[in-house]
Amino acid sequence: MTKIEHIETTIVDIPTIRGHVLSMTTMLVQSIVLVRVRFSDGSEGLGEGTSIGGMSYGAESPESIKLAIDTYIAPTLEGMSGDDVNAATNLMQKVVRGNPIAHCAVETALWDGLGRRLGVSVSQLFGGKVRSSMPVAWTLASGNSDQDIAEAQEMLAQRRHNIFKLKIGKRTVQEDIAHVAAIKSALGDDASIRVDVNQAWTISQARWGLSGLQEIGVDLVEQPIGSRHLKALKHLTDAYEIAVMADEALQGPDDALLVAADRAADVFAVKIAQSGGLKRASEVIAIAQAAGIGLYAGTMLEAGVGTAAAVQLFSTIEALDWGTELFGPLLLKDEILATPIAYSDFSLKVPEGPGIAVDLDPGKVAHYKRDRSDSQHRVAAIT
Ligand code: MUC
Ligand code: MG
Repeated sequence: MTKIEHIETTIVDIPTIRGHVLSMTTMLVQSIVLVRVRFSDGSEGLGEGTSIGGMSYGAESPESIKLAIDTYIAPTLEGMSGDDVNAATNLMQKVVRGNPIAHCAVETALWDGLGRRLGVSVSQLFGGKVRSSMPVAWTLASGNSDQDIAEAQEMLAQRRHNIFKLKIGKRTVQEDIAHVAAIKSALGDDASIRVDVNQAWTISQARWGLSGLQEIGVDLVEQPIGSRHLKALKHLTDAYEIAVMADEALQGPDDALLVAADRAADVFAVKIAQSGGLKRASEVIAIAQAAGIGLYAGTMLEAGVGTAAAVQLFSTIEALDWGTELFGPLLLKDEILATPIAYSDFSLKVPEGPGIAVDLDPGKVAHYKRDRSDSQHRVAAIT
């Protein structure tokens, strides 16, 4: 039996290429938790647990992800079979409730290790890929309309992205609509424009917001109101033609079932981290498909390892109607993969190879690793 011998976590802080302005925070750095699982036969598996803006996006932070793994998950799983991923993840659910990002990071490393040992990709472990590339959106979130337009035009010229997600919800609804309208009219029909409000609007603001966005010709609005307000989300989905996408409302299959049963959204942003791992994400996808809800591969702005893991899963999904936003590595000033994921022709190429099919650059990881003596690491919130 190949045993799980050791689970190690490392926090890595990588600056972003520009301030990423969201309704709840401005990101200047992305902090990721890398997981390396060592198995008794000498093989290894990689995983990543990443959230956004410390604790401002959700309940987990890099520090809490590391703590959940180091203190509770690692001691429980070490000594178990590395080949029985389901047994390990079921036990993980029992010893650590919630904390889906920590679960995802460890589960990814187990799938990666299993794939590497068997000489097959994680997509093969999930039944095999049906695509070798997928469309990839870019998020415009500089906080300035002119800069966003210049950025989008550059991306179009490079043929890197033609789907743009605008982060709104920080300013007034009227200011946001004017900002979106300026970008939409500058880009015309060359691009799909979508917005993400990250829960910032009240239901009455959302009514004004959705009617304004619809008039401009925006294709989709993501999580306009609080994640728990499913009745109100359903009202918005039913009342407007613009597609409504659930994101923060989906913390795994149980939530997916609630949203789907009421058809409270038109589209699911499926995130492996928020779902609690690749297996749970595949269950969220199955629920969406059974309910006739559209699919979009979401991101927690993971770096290369987390992005590669999501790419493996989504490469197995036929009906990816709304594409993906698996661009996380491109938002970072530096690449920590030995061979970066390739982006061209408005899409990303699915890396080929065993496991998640990517490897880390150890020098880069050492460079960005959070200093152990810096236990007072503080994240200044810019709101
Ligand atoms: C989110 O809420 O979807 C995804 C892209 C991006 O820029 O932020 C994330 C989070
Ligand atoms: Mg979102």
